[in-house]
Amino acid sequence: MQSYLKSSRLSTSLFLCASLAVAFLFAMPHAAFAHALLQTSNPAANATVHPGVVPVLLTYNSRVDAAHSSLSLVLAGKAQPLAIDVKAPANVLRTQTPPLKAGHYELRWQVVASDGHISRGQFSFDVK
Ligand SMILES: [Cu+2]
Repeated sequence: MQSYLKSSRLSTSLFLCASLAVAFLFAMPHAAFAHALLQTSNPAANATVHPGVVPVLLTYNSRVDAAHSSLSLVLAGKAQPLAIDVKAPANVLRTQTPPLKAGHYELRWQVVASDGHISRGQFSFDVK
């Protein structure tokens, strides 16, 4: 009886383990194809641009919900939100910065993909 209970518990946990492994396998392609991943950006990561208004264009591998996404510009630890142009193509976040002076800036983005999942990232660029 005792050993029967033990082995039944063991097979339950083996079953759970196998289910998790299967769920993980299915999650992999989802993560690769459904979450919005940044493909290219202007300015490019680690680029140097001239002072002034900087056009910002972030291109993703899938549609993003611009109305529920956010962009902010960080200078010396101080973040400033940037208004996103909701009329940009479906896989693009588009905005422009206010006039920028020389400095080291960071652009932080958070996007909602068409499946409702959120992804976020950041990159830096220099103005000089
Ligand atoms: Cu997703």
